[in-house]
Amino acid sequence: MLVWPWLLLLTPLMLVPPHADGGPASVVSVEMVEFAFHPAVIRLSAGRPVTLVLENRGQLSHQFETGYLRTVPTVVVTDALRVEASGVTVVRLQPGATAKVTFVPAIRGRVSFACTIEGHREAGMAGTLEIR
Ligand SMILES: [Cu+2]
Repeated sequence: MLVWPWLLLLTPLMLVPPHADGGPASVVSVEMVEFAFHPAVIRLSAGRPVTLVLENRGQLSHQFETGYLRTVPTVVVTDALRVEASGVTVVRLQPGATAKVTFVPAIRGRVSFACTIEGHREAGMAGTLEIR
């Protein structure tokens, strides 16, 4: 699958994985189709490690983008790659691909996420992270 070599260039590598602090990560499966995320509302607990398992079950490429991860150390694992970095805001998946995105939510609130491939958000492919 397509991975993002520029992630490696733009983001400093972190030596400590995010799950080192708070025990094993809880797992939330997120399905991507044309043109929606299921679930569209993802509820997370601040301070509790979480792994979002993103699966593209559609016929088109899709991506998960949120500014929430901009400052959060994040581990992204795909079939081809493992990246530990801060500043990962976009994970793009080819049809059939899966990626695991692990981080510790730090800031409470409601933050949007979306597939930012042209036209997809407008077609309804968006959702909300609720961090309590
Ligand atoms: Cu999409």
